[in-house]
Amino acid sequence: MDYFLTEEQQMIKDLARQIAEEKVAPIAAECDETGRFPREVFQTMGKADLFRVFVPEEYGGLGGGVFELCLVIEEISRACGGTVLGYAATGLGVFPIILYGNAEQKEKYLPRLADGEIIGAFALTEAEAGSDAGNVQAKAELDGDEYVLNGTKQWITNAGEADLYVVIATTDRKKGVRGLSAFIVEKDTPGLSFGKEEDKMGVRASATREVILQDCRIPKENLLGGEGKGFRIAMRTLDMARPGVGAQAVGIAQGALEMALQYARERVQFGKAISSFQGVQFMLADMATQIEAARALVYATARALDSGRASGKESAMAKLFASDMAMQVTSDAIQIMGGYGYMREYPAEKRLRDAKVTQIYEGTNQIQRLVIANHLLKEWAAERK
Ligand code: COS
Repeated sequence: MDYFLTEEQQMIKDLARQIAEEKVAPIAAECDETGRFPREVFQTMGKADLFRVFVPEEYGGLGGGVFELCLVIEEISRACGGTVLGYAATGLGVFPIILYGNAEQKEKYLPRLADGEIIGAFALTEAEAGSDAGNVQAKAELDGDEYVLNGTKQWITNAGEADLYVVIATTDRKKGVRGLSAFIVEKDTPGLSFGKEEDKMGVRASATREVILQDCRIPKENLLGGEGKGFRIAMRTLDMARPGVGAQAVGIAQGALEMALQYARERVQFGKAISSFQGVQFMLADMATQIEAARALVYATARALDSGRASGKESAMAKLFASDMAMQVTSDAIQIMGGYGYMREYPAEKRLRDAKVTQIYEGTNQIQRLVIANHLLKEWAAERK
């Protein structure tokens, strides 16, 4: 399918593919096995200007947006659905600054993020604030010129590895979600520490730990967008980032399809390559069709977001459709590969394990359905006013 990429977008995609094939694919199994965070990949991506693609030009970026971010995420995920998270979660940590940072905050952080010199993270989730993101208990109290942060964030991607954390905490518990605020916390701040490395089913090349805040003092200038804006900042950030989860799912599924195609061409049963059997051909055809449909939705959503013509509805749809698709396609790839697909020796089962989390994080797919339904009902009512 021709998605009419500009010359620059095609270059970004080609460069990401090259890094995926040369640097990511060869270490994917090792990082999956050991849980190692492949920092060297992000240094390579930084040198190749891939962290610049979604940062505005005035802050050292290339001036692209969600679409360019998705192109890179898809290509890296095709090689490893775990490694990509060091990059994708940086996007999640950077969007609040791009969207809500003031000039000083942007000037201070965005050029370094664009250079790939530092990586970011987004700390919203807590033990009692998962789907119910408004139920954040971490608190921030103003004390003179500083905010003092206390609380524990759970399952934070890039925790311990990132240099910069956007943390959501309450500044006024009585106000509920309207009392939440967003803060930039730098890694070396006293009072900031990290929990143990989580042992995950998939995306094992990514770092997932608690972010622990104990009397963590940050300058009051690190408040993003004003007190009480935290929930809105978190929701808008997720609107921008969810197509990236869709792109990750598309990349993982594409990698699985390519494995299944190769296997089907090479595997001989009943005296013929199994690719000559219609039962296998139909599965391959459905897999390819589903991937293309998801890619088209992810790309269209990303482009619409970049031009300010999409709401959270489309982002939720892209994430929902692509992640459900990836679970089906990775499962079908294993089915085509039979016993070989099921064995840990081959990277087919890793893709299914990596795909599973795309249905869970940045809002479960049940939450995406709620978001979509809320938009539908509001649009219906607005049209009839
Ligand atoms: N953009 C801007 N504002 C938004 C918004 C969005 N996408 N979504 C909600 N808001 C605003 C609402 O307009 C409302 O504002 P007012 O108080 O001024 O009316 C406020 O935020 C509260 O919205 P709502 O009542 O819909 O909040 P709920 O507590 O019911 O939560 C869901 C809504 C479930 C959608 C939200 O909690 C959610 O997305 N949960 C999943 C979180 C998630 O993805 N977690 C994964 C971890 S992050 S990696």
